[in-house]
Amino acid sequence: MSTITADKSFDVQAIRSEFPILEREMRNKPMVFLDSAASSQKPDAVVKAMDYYYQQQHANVHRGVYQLSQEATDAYEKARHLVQGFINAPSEKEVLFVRGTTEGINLVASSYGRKFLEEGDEVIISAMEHHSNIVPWQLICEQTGAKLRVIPVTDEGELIMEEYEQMLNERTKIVAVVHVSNTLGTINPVERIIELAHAKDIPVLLDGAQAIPHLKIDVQALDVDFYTFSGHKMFGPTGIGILYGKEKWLNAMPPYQGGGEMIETVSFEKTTFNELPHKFEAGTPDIAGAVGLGAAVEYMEKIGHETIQKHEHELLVYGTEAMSKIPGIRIIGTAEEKASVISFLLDGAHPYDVGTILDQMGIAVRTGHHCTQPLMDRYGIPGTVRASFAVYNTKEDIDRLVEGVKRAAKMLG
Ligand code: 7TS
Repeated sequence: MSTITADKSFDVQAIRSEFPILEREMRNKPMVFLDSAASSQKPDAVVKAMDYYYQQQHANVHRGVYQLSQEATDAYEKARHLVQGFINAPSEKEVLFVRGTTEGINLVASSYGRKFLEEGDEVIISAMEHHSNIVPWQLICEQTGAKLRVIPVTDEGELIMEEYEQMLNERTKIVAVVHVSNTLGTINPVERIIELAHAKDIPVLLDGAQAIPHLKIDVQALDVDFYTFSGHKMFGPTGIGILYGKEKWLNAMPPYQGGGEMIETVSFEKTTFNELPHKFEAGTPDIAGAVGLGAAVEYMEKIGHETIQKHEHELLVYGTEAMSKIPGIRIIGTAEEKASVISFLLDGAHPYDVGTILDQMGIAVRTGHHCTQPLMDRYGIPGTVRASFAVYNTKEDIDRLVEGVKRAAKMLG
């Protein structure tokens, strides 16, 4: 079912009709889903693509000589091709299927780290990282004797670039930062971050988990060394994601996991490894997940990035203005460049209690530290209430949120 006309005129109700879950009621009220930063909902097209794969095309990939296995392999590799185009990667060899952002970062930290990190080396991250871009680096630093350095953030939620610039030195072996913050919504100046690192021949990994559903990503224009994201935050299924890596790095790095698929020859004396991308895809992959991710890519391309960004920006501006007027509210994350996330606190109220009251009104938001505990410590707060928007959200959703927050303020204030 096509809802987007050729001239790309935008009809949010038509978009919503492709997500049956959005018609559900919660607590006997029409659901308002404002937690897409945790995981987006799935359009019909994605679910149907996965259904079709399982009902008509399933066999294991890359091994059967028979037709069905070749069809499954074609479906899996077609998804890789779609992702390559989506992020403008130079080659399919550089597009690895992983479980998600978390695995993408663990792969680089472990594999790049074992090869390139030594005692006294430094890894730069930032104060606004998700735990999945902190802990893998801590683990490899412990093993290698390297040290973590952390770019601080301002009260508004922007990286302090002067401090970053001063941190870069001959001991820095990699920079790993988030493209868009899941807690603050900040869009970081990644072009500048990469430019400064490359001036000292230091590679950069970007955590694209929150950027991929909103921004057009072009890995060649960015000249980024590693870029990773999850399918489930961009209308695709859970359990699948992408690690893009420049061929020169992926070739230089040892395999992450051993097993089938990733080898060329195996003997008890010596094993040689398969070429890219298979060297990093040990075992039977999530074939249906890849197919679903491919369908999600086609879905986003059908709507178009410009349309998505325009609509979400409208929601962000509308929501920020309305929320700012609520007495006792404090918005956490007021960077100039922001994606569609509003994190906030109500005076004297615990975020959890606000979330519970909103839930009673059928409104789904996330509360807590959002897997960014060091950032919460930086602001001296226990957590936030976070509303995050996707292309299927409406101004009515935001009106309901504002009404709910006002009610919570009355009840708790
Ligand atoms: N990096 C960022 C910036 C994220 O927002 C998340 C998930 C991850 C990494 C991890 O992604 P995963 O798909 O591997 O789990 N963020 C959130 C969130 O904000 N609420 O729930 C999950």
